[in-house]
Amino acid sequence: MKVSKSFRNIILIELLMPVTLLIFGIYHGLMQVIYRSGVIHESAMAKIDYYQGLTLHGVINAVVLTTFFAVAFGHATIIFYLKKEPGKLMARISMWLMIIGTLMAAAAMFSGQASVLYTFYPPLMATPFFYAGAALLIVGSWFAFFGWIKTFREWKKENPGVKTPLAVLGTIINFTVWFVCTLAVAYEVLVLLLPWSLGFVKTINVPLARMLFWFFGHALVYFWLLPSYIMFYAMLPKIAGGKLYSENAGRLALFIFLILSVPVGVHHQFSEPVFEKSTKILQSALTYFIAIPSFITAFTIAASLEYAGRKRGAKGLFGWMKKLPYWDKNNFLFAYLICGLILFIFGGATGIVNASYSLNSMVHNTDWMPGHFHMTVAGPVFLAILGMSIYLLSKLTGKEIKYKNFVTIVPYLWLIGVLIFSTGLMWGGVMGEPRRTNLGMTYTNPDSSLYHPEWVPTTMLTLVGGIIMTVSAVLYFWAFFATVFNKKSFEPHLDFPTAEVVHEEKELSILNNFKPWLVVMVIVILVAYIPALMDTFKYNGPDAPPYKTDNPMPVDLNNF
Ligand code: HAS
Repeated sequence: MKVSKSFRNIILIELLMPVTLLIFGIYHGLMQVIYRSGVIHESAMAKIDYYQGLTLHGVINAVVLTTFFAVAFGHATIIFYLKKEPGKLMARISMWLMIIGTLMAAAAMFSGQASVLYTFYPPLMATPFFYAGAALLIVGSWFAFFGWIKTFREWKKENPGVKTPLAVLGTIINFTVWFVCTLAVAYEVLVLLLPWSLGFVKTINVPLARMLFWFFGHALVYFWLLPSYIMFYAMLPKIAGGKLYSENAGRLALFIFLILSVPVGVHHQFSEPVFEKSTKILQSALTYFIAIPSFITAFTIAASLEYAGRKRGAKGLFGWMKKLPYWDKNNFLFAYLICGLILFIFGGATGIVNASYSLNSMVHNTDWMPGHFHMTVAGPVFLAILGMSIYLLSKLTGKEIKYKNFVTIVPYLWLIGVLIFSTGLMWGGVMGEPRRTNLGMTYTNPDSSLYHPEWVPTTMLTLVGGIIMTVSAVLYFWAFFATVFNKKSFEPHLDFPTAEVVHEEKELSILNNFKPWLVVMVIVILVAYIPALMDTFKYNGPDAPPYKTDNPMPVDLNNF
Protein backbone atom coordinates (compact mmCIF):
# COMPACT_ATOMS: atom_id res chain seq x y z
CA MET A 1 0.00 0.00 0.00
CA LYS A 2 1.04 3.60 -0.50
CA VAL A 3 2.07 5.66 2.53
CA SER A 4 2.14 9.47 2.64
CA LYS A 5 5.56 11.04 2.24
CA SER A 6 5.46 12.60 5.70
CA PHE A 7 4.72 9.27 7.38
CA ARG A 8 7.40 7.52 5.35
CA ASN A 9 9.88 10.14 6.51
CA ILE A 10 8.83 9.82 10.15
CA ILE A 11 9.25 6.04 10.09
CA LEU A 12 12.55 6.23 8.22
CA ILE A 13 14.03 8.81 10.62
CA GLU A 14 12.93 6.63 13.53
CA LEU A 15 14.81 3.71 12.00
CA LEU A 16 17.89 5.57 10.80
CA MET A 17 18.68 7.52 13.94
CA PRO A 18 18.91 4.55 16.33
CA VAL A 19 20.72 2.32 13.81
CA THR A 20 23.33 5.08 13.43
CA LEU A 21 23.71 5.40 17.20
CA LEU A 22 23.93 1.61 17.36
CA ILE A 23 27.43 1.87 15.86
CA PHE A 24 28.54 3.34 19.21
CA GLY A 25 26.47 0.80 21.11
CA ILE A 26 28.14 -2.11 19.33
CA TYR A 27 31.62 -0.57 19.70
CA HIS A 28 31.15 -0.32 23.46
CA GLY A 29 29.93 -3.91 23.56
CA LEU A 30 33.19 -5.00 21.98
CA MET A 31 35.12 -2.86 24.45
CA GLN A 32 33.34 -4.64 27.32
CA VAL A 33 34.65 -8.06 26.31
CA ILE A 34 38.13 -6.63 25.72
CA TYR A 35 38.30 -4.96 29.15
CA ARG A 36 36.88 -7.92 30.98
CA SER A 37 38.99 -10.64 29.40
CA GLY A 38 42.11 -8.88 30.66
CA VAL A 39 43.44 -8.16 27.15
CA ILE A 40 43.88 -4.62 28.47
CA HIS A 41 44.24 -3.53 32.06
CA GLU A 42 42.97 0.02 31.67
CA SER A 43 40.11 1.91 33.23
CA ALA A 44 39.48 3.89 30.03
CA MET A 45 40.08 3.80 26.27
CA ALA A 46 39.93 6.76 23.89
CA LYS A 47 39.03 8.94 26.92
CA ILE A 48 35.83 6.97 27.56
CA ASP A 49 35.96 5.07 30.82
CA TYR A 50 34.60 1.59 31.52
CA TYR A 51 31.33 2.62 33.17
CA GLN A 52 30.74 5.42 30.71
CA GLY A 53 31.12 2.90 27.85
CA LEU A 54 28.88 0.37 29.60
CA THR A 55 26.22 3.04 30.08
CA LEU A 56 26.40 3.99 26.39
CA HIS A 57 26.17 0.31 25.44
CA GLY A 58 23.10 -0.37 27.60
CA VAL A 59 21.21 2.86 26.98
CA ILE A 60 21.73 2.94 23.20
CA ASN A 61 21.11 -0.75 22.55
CA ALA A 62 18.46 -1.55 25.12
CA VAL A 63 16.55 1.72 25.50
CA VAL A 64 17.04 4.02 22.50
CA LEU A 65 17.09 1.42 19.70
CA THR A 66 14.19 -0.56 21.12
CA THR A 67 11.95 2.44 21.85
CA PHE A 68 12.49 4.08 18.46
CA PHE A 69 11.94 0.76 16.72
CA ALA A 70 8.76 -0.04 18.66
CA VAL A 71 7.31 3.33 17.66
CA ALA A 72 8.40 3.06 13.99
CA PHE A 73 7.13 -0.52 13.71
CA GLY A 74 3.94 0.50 15.55
CA HIS A 75 3.26 3.24 12.99
CA ALA A 76 3.86 0.72 10.19
CA THR A 77 1.57 -1.98 11.65
CA ILE A 78 -1.24 0.47 12.41
CA ILE A 79 -1.06 2.00 8.92
CA PHE A 80 -0.79 -1.34 7.11
CA TYR A 81 -3.34 -3.41 9.01
CA LEU A 82 -5.94 -0.70 9.65
CA LYS A 83 -5.37 0.90 6.22
CA LYS A 84 -5.48 4.30 7.92
CA GLU A 85 -2.77 6.80 8.82
CA PRO A 86 -2.74 8.17 12.37
CA GLY A 87 -2.71 11.98 12.92
CA LYS A 88 0.57 13.46 11.66
CA LEU A 89 0.78 16.09 14.41
CA MET A 90 0.94 13.48 17.19
CA ALA A 91 3.47 11.44 15.21
CA ARG A 92 5.66 14.51 14.66
CA ILE A 93 5.50 15.62 18.30
CA SER A 94 6.40 12.07 19.28
CA MET A 95 9.37 11.92 16.91
CA TRP A 96 10.79 15.29 17.95
CA LEU A 97 10.44 14.63 21.67
CA MET A 98 12.21 11.30 21.23
CA ILE A 99 15.00 12.86 19.17
CA ILE A 100 15.55 15.78 21.58
CA GLY A 101 15.45 13.44 24.59
CA THR A 102 17.94 11.06 22.99
CA LEU A 103 20.34 13.87 22.07
CA MET A 104 20.20 15.26 25.64
CA ALA A 105 20.87 11.85 27.17
CA ALA A 106 23.61 11.13 24.61
CA ALA A 107 25.35 14.44 25.34
CA ALA A 108 25.21 13.65 29.07
CA MET A 109 26.69 10.18 28.55
CA PHE A 110 29.39 11.20 26.06
CA SER A 111 30.50 14.04 28.34
CA GLY A 112 30.95 11.57 31.20
CA GLN A 113 28.24 13.17 33.35
CA ALA A 114 25.92 10.17 33.37
CA SER A 115 27.89 6.98 33.97
CA VAL A 116 24.99 5.43 35.84
CA LEU A 117 24.28 2.41 33.56
CA TYR A 118 20.93 1.81 31.88
CA THR A 119 19.26 1.13 35.23
CA PHE A 120 20.36 4.55 36.64
CA TYR A 121 20.08 3.22 40.21
CA PRO A 122 20.48 5.86 42.87
CA PRO A 123 22.56 6.62 44.87
CA LEU A 124 24.62 6.85 41.65
CA MET A 125 23.85 10.32 40.36
CA ALA A 126 23.79 11.68 36.79
CA THR A 127 23.47 15.20 35.47
CA PRO A 128 19.80 16.36 35.27
CA PHE A 129 20.18 16.40 31.46
CA PHE A 130 20.34 12.62 31.42
CA TYR A 131 17.17 12.15 33.45
CA ALA A 132 15.31 14.85 31.51
CA GLY A 133 16.45 13.30 28.21
CA ALA A 134 15.26 9.84 29.27
CA ALA A 135 11.90 11.31 30.34
CA LEU A 136 11.46 13.06 26.97
CA LEU A 137 12.24 9.87 25.07
CA ILE A 138 9.52 8.05 27.02
CA VAL A 139 6.94 10.83 26.83
CA GLY A 140 7.62 11.10 23.09
CA SER A 141 6.71 7.44 22.62
CA TRP A 142 3.42 8.07 24.48
CA PHE A 143 2.36 10.64 21.88
CA ALA A 144 2.66 8.09 19.08
CA PHE A 145 0.46 5.73 21.13
CA PHE A 146 -2.17 8.44 21.77
CA GLY A 147 -2.34 8.95 18.00
CA TRP A 148 -2.88 5.22 17.40
CA ILE A 149 -5.66 4.98 19.98
CA LYS A 150 -7.62 7.65 18.12
CA THR A 151 -7.08 5.86 14.78
CA PHE A 152 -7.98 2.50 16.31
CA ARG A 153 -11.24 3.85 17.77
CA GLU A 154 -12.20 5.35 14.43
CA TRP A 155 -11.43 2.03 12.71
CA LYS A 156 -13.59 0.17 15.26
CA LYS A 157 -16.52 2.51 14.55
CA GLU A 158 -16.12 2.07 10.80
CA ASN A 159 -15.73 -1.73 11.08
CA PRO A 160 -18.24 -2.90 13.69
CA GLY A 161 -17.89 -6.57 14.57
CA VAL A 162 -14.61 -6.99 12.68
CA LYS A 163 -11.82 -8.72 14.63
CA THR A 164 -8.88 -6.47 15.49
CA PRO A 165 -5.95 -7.63 13.32
CA LEU A 166 -3.46 -9.61 15.38
CA ALA A 167 -0.57 -7.22 14.72
CA VAL A 168 -2.65 -4.24 15.80
CA LEU A 169 -3.83 -6.06 18.91
CA GLY A 170 -0.18 -6.74 19.75
CA THR A 171 0.83 -3.12 19.17
CA ILE A 172 -1.98 -1.71 21.33
CA ILE A 173 -1.29 -4.23 24.11
CA ASN A 174 2.42 -3.50 23.99
CA PHE A 175 1.97 0.24 24.31
CA THR A 176 -0.67 -0.13 27.03
CA VAL A 177 1.86 -2.10 29.09
CA TRP A 178 4.47 0.53 28.20
CA PHE A 179 2.23 3.45 29.22
CA VAL A 180 1.37 1.88 32.58
CA CYS A 181 4.92 0.84 33.47
CA THR A 182 6.50 4.12 32.39
CA LEU A 183 4.22 6.03 34.77
CA ALA A 184 6.33 4.61 37.60
CA VAL A 185 9.65 5.50 36.03
CA ALA A 186 8.31 8.95 35.12
CA TYR A 187 7.48 9.43 38.81
CA GLU A 188 10.93 8.17 39.79
CA VAL A 189 12.63 10.56 37.36
CA LEU A 190 10.48 13.65 37.87
CA VAL A 191 9.76 13.45 41.59
CA LEU A 192 12.81 11.66 43.01
CA LEU A 193 15.84 11.83 40.68
CA LEU A 194 15.57 15.22 38.99
CA PRO A 195 15.08 17.32 42.17
CA TRP A 196 17.90 15.33 43.80
CA SER A 197 20.29 15.79 40.88
CA LEU A 198 19.36 19.49 40.63
CA GLY A 199 20.39 19.81 44.29
CA PHE A 200 16.90 20.78 45.56
CA VAL A 201 17.00 17.83 47.95
CA LYS A 202 20.19 16.31 49.35
CA THR A 203 19.23 12.67 49.77
CA ILE A 204 17.04 10.00 48.18
CA ASN A 205 14.95 6.98 49.23
CA VAL A 206 16.97 4.31 47.41
CA PRO A 207 14.61 1.32 47.90
CA LEU A 208 11.62 3.34 46.68
CA ALA A 209 13.50 4.56 43.60
CA ARG A 210 14.71 1.06 42.75
CA MET A 211 11.27 -0.44 43.24
CA LEU A 212 9.79 2.17 40.89
CA PHE A 213 12.53 1.38 38.38
CA TRP A 214 11.75 -2.34 38.39
CA PHE A 215 8.00 -1.74 38.23
CA PHE A 216 9.00 -0.33 34.84
CA GLY A 217 12.06 -2.50 34.22
CA HIS A 218 10.57 -5.93 33.79
CA ALA A 219 7.61 -4.74 31.78
CA LEU A 220 10.26 -3.02 29.67
CA VAL A 221 11.64 -6.42 28.62
CA TYR A 222 8.25 -7.45 27.28
CA PHE A 223 7.92 -4.08 25.57
CA TRP A 224 11.14 -5.07 23.80
CA LEU A 225 9.84 -8.56 23.06
CA LEU A 226 6.32 -7.96 21.75
CA PRO A 227 7.25 -6.45 18.36
CA SER A 228 9.13 -9.74 17.73
CA TYR A 229 6.09 -11.73 18.87
CA ILE A 230 3.94 -9.75 16.43
CA MET A 231 6.37 -10.79 13.68
CA PHE A 232 6.39 -14.44 14.88
CA TYR A 233 2.60 -14.73 14.87
CA ALA A 234 1.47 -12.40 12.10
CA MET A 235 4.32 -12.80 9.60
CA LEU A 236 6.72 -15.70 10.20
CA PRO A 237 4.34 -18.52 9.18
CA LYS A 238 3.83 -16.82 5.81
CA ILE A 239 7.56 -16.09 5.43
CA ALA A 240 8.25 -19.77 6.14
CA GLY A 241 5.81 -20.77 3.41
CA GLY A 242 3.04 -22.01 5.71
CA LYS A 243 0.18 -20.78 7.87
CA LEU A 244 -0.39 -19.81 11.50
CA TYR A 245 -1.40 -22.82 13.56
CA SER A 246 -3.72 -20.92 15.92
CA GLU A 247 -4.57 -17.23 15.95
CA ASN A 248 -6.55 -17.60 19.19
CA ALA A 249 -3.39 -18.89 20.87
CA GLY A 250 -1.57 -15.75 19.73
CA ARG A 251 -4.32 -13.49 21.03
CA LEU A 252 -4.38 -15.29 24.37
CA ALA A 253 -0.59 -15.02 24.71
CA LEU A 254 -0.70 -11.29 24.02
CA PHE A 255 -3.48 -10.70 26.56
CA ILE A 256 -1.56 -12.63 29.24
CA PHE A 257 1.37 -10.28 28.61
CA LEU A 258 -1.03 -7.41 29.21
CA ILE A 259 -2.00 -8.60 32.68
CA LEU A 260 1.32 -10.02 33.89
CA SER A 261 4.16 -7.96 32.40
CA VAL A 262 4.17 -5.39 35.19
CA PRO A 263 3.54 -7.15 38.52
CA VAL A 264 6.79 -9.16 38.52
CA GLY A 265 9.47 -6.46 38.90
CA VAL A 266 10.48 -7.51 42.42
CA HIS A 267 12.08 -10.65 40.93
CA HIS A 268 14.99 -8.33 40.11
CA GLN A 269 15.21 -7.47 43.80
CA PHE A 270 15.08 -10.85 45.54
CA SER A 271 18.35 -10.09 47.32
CA GLU A 272 17.19 -6.73 48.64
CA PRO A 273 16.30 -7.00 52.33
CA VAL A 274 13.71 -4.24 52.13
CA PHE A 275 11.02 -6.57 50.76
CA GLU A 276 9.07 -9.04 52.89
CA LYS A 277 9.40 -12.73 51.99
CA SER A 278 5.71 -12.83 51.06
CA THR A 279 6.16 -10.01 48.53
CA LYS A 280 9.04 -11.88 46.92
CA ILE A 281 7.28 -15.24 46.84
CA LEU A 282 4.15 -13.73 45.27
CA GLN A 283 6.15 -12.04 42.50
CA SER A 284 8.26 -15.16 41.98
CA ALA A 285 5.04 -17.14 41.40
CA LEU A 286 3.70 -14.48 39.02
CA THR A 287 7.01 -14.68 37.14
CA TYR A 288 6.40 -18.36 36.44
CA PHE A 289 2.99 -17.42 35.06
CA ILE A 290 4.51 -14.85 32.72
CA ALA A 291 6.51 -17.65 31.09
CA ILE A 292 3.20 -19.27 29.99
CA PRO A 293 2.55 -16.99 26.96
CA SER A 294 6.07 -17.79 25.75
CA PHE A 295 5.42 -21.53 26.09
CA ILE A 296 2.18 -21.03 24.15
CA THR A 297 4.22 -19.20 21.53
CA ALA A 298 6.89 -21.91 21.38
CA PHE A 299 4.29 -24.60 20.63
CA THR A 300 2.17 -22.49 18.26
CA ILE A 301 5.09 -21.22 16.22
CA ALA A 302 6.80 -24.64 16.14
CA ALA A 303 3.52 -26.13 14.85
CA SER A 304 3.27 -23.36 12.23
CA LEU A 305 6.85 -24.01 11.11
CA GLU A 306 6.20 -27.74 11.00
CA TYR A 307 3.18 -27.06 8.77
CA ALA A 308 5.41 -24.94 6.49
CA GLY A 309 8.10 -27.65 6.36
CA ARG A 310 5.57 -30.36 5.51
CA LYS A 311 4.05 -28.19 2.78
CA ARG A 312 7.55 -28.02 1.36
CA GLY A 313 7.63 -31.79 1.23
CA ALA A 314 9.20 -32.71 4.58
CA LYS A 315 8.80 -36.27 5.93
CA GLY A 316 9.34 -37.86 9.35
CA LEU A 317 9.16 -36.36 12.83
CA PHE A 318 11.79 -33.65 12.48
CA GLY A 319 12.21 -33.51 8.69
CA TRP A 320 10.33 -30.17 8.59
CA MET A 321 13.27 -28.47 10.30
CA LYS A 322 15.48 -29.19 7.29
CA LYS A 323 12.99 -27.86 4.73
CA LEU A 324 12.67 -24.29 6.00
CA PRO A 325 14.04 -21.37 3.88
CA TYR A 326 17.14 -20.72 6.01
CA TRP A 327 19.34 -19.38 3.20
CA ASP A 328 16.79 -17.73 0.93
CA LYS A 329 18.26 -14.27 0.52
CA ASN A 330 15.09 -12.90 -1.05
CA ASN A 331 13.28 -13.99 2.06
CA PHE A 332 15.96 -13.00 4.58
CA LEU A 333 13.49 -12.11 7.35
CA PHE A 334 13.15 -15.83 7.98
CA ALA A 335 16.80 -16.09 9.02
CA TYR A 336 16.46 -13.19 11.51
CA LEU A 337 13.31 -14.59 13.09
CA ILE A 338 14.40 -18.25 13.29
CA CYS A 339 17.80 -17.37 14.80
CA GLY A 340 16.00 -15.22 17.38
CA LEU A 341 13.66 -18.09 18.24
CA ILE A 342 16.55 -20.54 18.65
CA LEU A 343 18.33 -18.14 21.02
CA PHE A 344 15.13 -17.62 22.94
CA ILE A 345 14.90 -21.31 23.82
CA PHE A 346 18.03 -20.80 25.96
CA GLY A 347 17.12 -17.24 26.99
CA GLY A 348 13.76 -18.48 28.26
CA ALA A 349 15.21 -21.48 30.12
CA THR A 350 17.74 -19.28 31.93
CA GLY A 351 14.97 -16.80 32.76
CA ILE A 352 13.08 -19.56 34.52
CA VAL A 353 16.19 -20.32 36.57
CA ASN A 354 16.34 -16.64 37.55
CA ALA A 355 12.72 -16.67 38.63
CA SER A 356 13.34 -19.27 41.31
CA TYR A 357 13.80 -17.48 44.62
CA SER A 358 16.50 -19.93 45.77
CA LEU A 359 18.43 -20.38 42.48
CA ASN A 360 18.39 -16.64 42.00
CA SER A 361 20.66 -16.20 45.02
CA MET A 362 23.32 -18.25 43.15
CA VAL A 363 23.24 -16.20 39.97
CA HIS A 364 22.09 -12.69 40.93
CA ASN A 365 24.62 -10.00 39.97
CA THR A 366 26.93 -12.59 38.41
CA ASP A 367 27.75 -12.88 34.73
CA TRP A 368 24.97 -15.43 34.42
CA MET A 369 22.63 -12.45 34.12
CA PRO A 370 24.10 -10.82 30.99
CA GLY A 371 24.34 -14.41 29.67
CA HIS A 372 20.56 -14.67 30.09
CA PHE A 373 19.66 -11.32 28.71
CA HIS A 374 21.84 -11.49 25.63
CA MET A 375 19.84 -14.57 24.61
CA THR A 376 16.62 -12.60 25.02
CA VAL A 377 17.07 -8.93 24.24
CA ALA A 378 20.11 -9.54 22.01
CA GLY A 379 18.34 -12.63 20.61
CA PRO A 380 14.75 -12.52 19.33
CA VAL A 381 14.45 -8.80 20.05
CA PHE A 382 17.64 -7.49 18.44
CA LEU A 383 17.49 -9.81 15.44
CA ALA A 384 13.86 -8.94 14.71
CA ILE A 385 14.77 -5.25 14.93
CA LEU A 386 17.71 -5.65 12.55
CA GLY A 387 15.79 -7.73 10.02
CA MET A 388 12.67 -5.56 10.05
CA SER A 389 14.63 -2.27 9.97
CA ILE A 390 16.40 -3.09 6.72
CA TYR A 391 13.19 -4.59 5.30
CA LEU A 392 11.22 -1.40 6.04
CA LEU A 393 14.11 0.78 4.86
CA SER A 394 13.99 -0.90 1.46
CA LYS A 395 10.19 -0.85 1.08
CA LEU A 396 9.70 2.73 2.26
CA THR A 397 12.53 4.22 0.20
CA GLY A 398 11.97 2.13 -2.93
CA LYS A 399 15.63 1.02 -2.87
CA GLU A 400 16.81 -2.54 -3.40
CA ILE A 401 18.77 -4.00 -0.49
CA LYS A 402 22.50 -4.09 -1.20
CA TYR A 403 24.73 -7.01 -0.21
CA LYS A 404 21.90 -9.48 0.36
CA ASN A 405 24.46 -12.21 1.04
CA PHE A 406 25.74 -10.23 4.02
CA VAL A 407 22.20 -9.52 5.14
CA THR A 408 21.36 -13.23 5.12
CA ILE A 409 24.52 -14.36 6.88
CA VAL A 410 24.31 -11.74 9.68
CA PRO A 411 21.75 -13.54 11.89
CA TYR A 412 23.62 -16.88 11.73
CA LEU A 413 26.91 -15.26 12.66
CA TRP A 414 25.13 -13.36 15.42
CA LEU A 415 23.52 -16.61 16.66
CA ILE A 416 26.90 -18.37 16.84
CA GLY A 417 28.49 -15.33 18.48
CA VAL A 418 25.79 -14.99 21.14
CA LEU A 419 25.81 -18.72 21.93
CA ILE A 420 29.58 -18.65 22.56
CA PHE A 421 29.43 -15.31 24.35
CA SER A 422 26.57 -16.29 26.66
CA THR A 423 28.11 -19.69 27.40
CA GLY A 424 31.27 -17.92 28.58
CA LEU A 425 29.25 -15.53 30.71
CA MET A 426 27.06 -18.17 32.31
CA TRP A 427 29.92 -20.57 32.92
CA GLY A 428 31.79 -17.73 34.66
CA GLY A 429 28.60 -16.65 36.41
CA VAL A 430 28.07 -19.97 38.18
CA MET A 431 31.67 -19.65 39.40
CA GLY A 432 30.86 -16.27 40.90
CA GLU A 433 32.26 -14.01 38.14
CA PRO A 434 30.67 -10.61 38.79
CA ARG A 435 28.77 -8.59 36.18
CA ARG A 436 29.32 -4.86 35.62
CA THR A 437 32.98 -5.06 36.69
CA ASN A 438 36.14 -4.13 34.80
CA LEU A 439 37.73 -7.53 35.50
CA GLY A 440 40.86 -6.66 33.52
CA MET A 441 41.95 -4.23 36.24
CA THR A 442 42.10 -6.99 38.86
CA TYR A 443 40.55 -10.46 38.54
CA THR A 444 41.84 -11.26 35.05
CA ASN A 445 45.12 -9.42 35.53
CA PRO A 446 47.96 -11.85 36.54
CA ASP A 447 49.82 -8.95 38.16
CA SER A 448 47.00 -8.22 40.57
CA SER A 449 46.78 -9.77 44.04
CA LEU A 450 43.09 -10.38 43.28
CA TYR A 451 43.87 -12.49 40.17
CA HIS A 452 41.28 -15.27 39.59
CA PRO A 453 42.79 -17.68 37.01
CA GLU A 454 39.53 -19.70 36.69
CA TRP A 455 37.81 -16.65 35.19
CA VAL A 456 40.36 -16.41 32.36
CA PRO A 457 38.92 -19.17 30.10
CA THR A 458 35.36 -17.96 30.67
CA THR A 459 36.12 -14.34 29.83
CA MET A 460 38.23 -15.46 26.85
CA LEU A 461 35.28 -17.46 25.53
CA THR A 462 33.15 -14.37 26.00
CA LEU A 463 35.73 -12.37 24.05
CA VAL A 464 35.58 -14.83 21.12
CA GLY A 465 31.76 -14.64 21.08
CA GLY A 466 31.87 -10.84 21.33
CA ILE A 467 34.24 -10.57 18.36
CA ILE A 468 31.97 -12.77 16.20
CA MET A 469 28.99 -10.63 17.20
CA THR A 470 30.89 -7.48 16.25
CA VAL A 471 31.82 -8.89 12.83
CA SER A 472 28.18 -9.75 12.25
CA ALA A 473 27.09 -6.22 13.23
CA VAL A 474 29.72 -4.64 10.94
CA LEU A 475 28.37 -6.67 7.98
CA TYR A 476 24.89 -5.47 8.85
CA PHE A 477 25.91 -1.80 9.02
CA TRP A 478 27.70 -2.21 5.69
CA ALA A 479 24.57 -3.50 3.99
CA PHE A 480 22.21 -1.11 5.81
CA PHE A 481 24.07 2.08 4.91
CA ALA A 482 24.84 0.86 1.38
CA THR A 483 21.08 0.44 0.98
CA VAL A 484 20.48 3.95 2.38
CA PHE A 485 22.79 5.35 -0.33
CA ASN A 486 21.49 3.06 -3.10
CA LYS A 487 19.46 4.50 -6.00
CA LYS A 488 15.68 4.35 -5.88
CA SER A 489 14.50 1.58 -8.20
CA PHE A 490 10.81 1.02 -7.38
CA GLU A 491 7.84 2.92 -6.03
CA PRO A 492 8.07 3.24 -2.22
CA HIS A 493 5.31 1.35 -0.46
CA LEU A 494 4.50 -0.57 2.70
CA ASP A 495 3.92 -4.28 2.63
CA PHE A 496 4.07 -6.98 5.29
CA PRO A 497 3.99 -10.74 4.58
CA THR A 498 0.84 -11.68 6.47
CA ALA A 499 0.03 -15.20 7.60
CA GLU A 500 -3.31 -16.90 7.08
CA VAL A 501 -4.54 -19.39 9.67
CA VAL A 502 -4.41 -23.16 9.18
CA HIS A 503 -8.06 -23.56 10.12
CA GLU A 504 -10.73 -21.02 10.98
CA GLU A 505 -11.23 -21.05 14.73
CA LYS A 506 -14.29 -20.20 16.75
CA GLU A 507 -14.30 -16.47 17.40
CA LEU A 508 -14.04 -15.84 21.14
CA SER A 509 -15.25 -12.38 22.11
CA ILE A 510 -12.99 -12.40 25.18
CA LEU A 511 -9.99 -12.44 22.82
CA ASN A 512 -11.19 -9.33 21.02
CA ASN A 513 -12.12 -7.20 24.00
CA PHE A 514 -9.60 -5.19 25.99
CA LYS A 515 -11.82 -4.18 28.90
CA PRO A 516 -11.88 -7.36 31.07
CA TRP A 517 -8.14 -7.81 30.64
CA LEU A 518 -7.47 -4.22 31.62
CA VAL A 519 -9.51 -4.66 34.80
CA VAL A 520 -7.58 -7.83 35.71
CA MET A 521 -4.33 -6.05 34.91
CA VAL A 522 -5.08 -3.26 37.40
CA ILE A 523 -6.17 -5.72 40.11
CA VAL A 524 -3.06 -7.92 39.78
CA ILE A 525 -0.76 -4.88 39.80
CA LEU A 526 -2.40 -3.55 42.97
CA VAL A 527 -2.19 -6.94 44.71
CA ALA A 528 1.49 -7.34 43.80
CA TYR A 529 2.68 -3.80 44.31
CA ILE A 530 0.77 -2.37 47.31
CA PRO A 531 2.75 -4.64 49.71
CA ALA A 532 5.99 -3.89 47.81
CA LEU A 533 5.39 -0.16 48.09
CA MET A 534 4.60 -0.43 51.78
CA ASP A 535 7.82 -2.40 52.32
CA THR A 536 9.94 0.39 50.80
CA PHE A 537 8.69 2.84 53.41
CA LYS A 538 8.58 0.40 56.31
CA TYR A 539 12.09 -0.99 56.02
CA ASN A 540 14.13 1.71 54.29
CA GLY A 541 17.09 3.10 56.22
CA PRO A 542 18.11 6.74 56.15
CA ASP A 543 17.88 8.34 52.70
CA ALA A 544 21.20 8.28 50.78
CA PRO A 545 23.48 11.06 49.51
CA PRO A 546 24.68 10.87 45.86
CA TYR A 547 27.68 8.87 44.60
CA LYS A 548 29.65 8.62 41.35
CA THR A 549 31.20 5.46 39.90
CA ASP A 550 34.80 6.65 40.37
CA ASN A 551 34.67 7.42 44.08
CA PRO A 552 33.49 5.41 47.08
CA MET A 553 32.74 8.64 48.98
CA PRO A 554 29.52 10.61 48.55
CA VAL A 555 29.62 13.44 46.03
CA ASP A 556 30.10 16.92 47.35
CA LEU A 557 27.00 18.47 45.82
CA ASN A 558 28.57 21.92 45.71
CA ASN A 559 31.24 20.66 43.32
CA PHE A 560 29.19 18.23 41.22
FE1 HAS B 1 14.69 -11.93 32.03
C1 HAS B 1 16.78 -10.48 34.36
C2 HAS B 1 13.29 -13.88 34.47
C3 HAS B 1 12.40 -13.16 29.76
C4 HAS B 1 15.65 -9.53 29.77
N1 HAS B 1 15.99 -10.34 32.06
C5 HAS B 1 16.79 -9.94 33.10
C6 HAS B 1 17.58 -8.82 32.69
C7 HAS B 1 17.24 -8.53 31.40
C8 HAS B 1 16.23 -9.49 31.01
C9 HAS B 1 17.78 -7.40 30.55
O1 HAS B 1 13.15 -13.91 37.52
C10 HAS B 1 18.66 -8.14 33.53
C11 HAS B 1 18.20 -6.85 34.12
C12 HAS B 1 19.34 -6.20 34.86
O2 HAS B 1 20.08 -5.44 34.22
O3 HAS B 1 19.51 -6.50 36.03
N2 HAS B 1 13.18 -13.31 32.11
C13 HAS B 1 12.79 -14.01 33.18
C14 HAS B 1 11.73 -14.95 32.81
C15 HAS B 1 11.49 -14.73 31.48
C16 HAS B 1 12.38 -13.69 31.05
C17 HAS B 1 11.03 -15.94 33.68
N3 HAS B 1 14.14 -11.46 30.15
C18 HAS B 1 13.16 -12.08 29.40
C19 HAS B 1 13.04 -11.42 28.13
C20 HAS B 1 13.96 -10.38 28.13
C21 HAS B 1 14.64 -10.43 29.41
C22 HAS B 1 12.05 -11.81 27.06
C23 HAS B 1 14.26 -9.38 27.09
C24 HAS B 1 13.64 -9.24 25.98
N4 HAS B 1 14.99 -12.14 34.03
C25 HAS B 1 14.26 -12.95 34.84
C26 HAS B 1 14.66 -12.69 36.24
C27 HAS B 1 15.65 -11.70 36.20
C28 HAS B 1 15.84 -11.40 34.81
C29 HAS B 1 14.14 -13.33 37.47
C30 HAS B 1 16.35 -11.06 37.40
C31 HAS B 1 17.53 -11.80 37.81
C32 HAS B 1 18.40 -11.08 38.81
O4 HAS B 1 18.63 -11.65 39.87
O5 HAS B 1 18.85 -9.94 38.56
C33 HAS B 1 10.41 -15.44 30.66
O6 HAS B 1 9.58 -14.50 30.02
C34 HAS B 1 11.01 -16.38 29.66
C35 HAS B 1 9.98 -17.26 29.00
C36 HAS B 1 10.51 -17.85 27.72
C37 HAS B 1 10.36 -19.09 27.30
C38 HAS B 1 11.01 -19.52 26.02
C39 HAS B 1 10.03 -19.84 24.93
C40 HAS B 1 10.76 -20.20 23.69
C41 HAS B 1 10.41 -19.78 22.44
C42 HAS B 1 11.26 -20.22 21.27
C43 HAS B 1 10.67 -21.41 20.57
C44 HAS B 1 11.47 -21.80 19.40
C45 HAS B 1 10.97 -22.21 18.21
C46 HAS B 1 11.90 -22.55 17.09
C47 HAS B 1 9.51 -22.31 17.94
C48 HAS B 1 9.59 -20.08 28.07
C49 HAS B 1 9.20 -18.97 22.16
C50 HAS B 1 11.87 -24.01 16.78
C51 HAS B 1 12.49 -24.29 15.45
C52 HAS B 1 13.70 -24.84 15.22
C53 HAS B 1 14.16 -25.01 13.87
C54 HAS B 1 14.59 -25.26 16.37
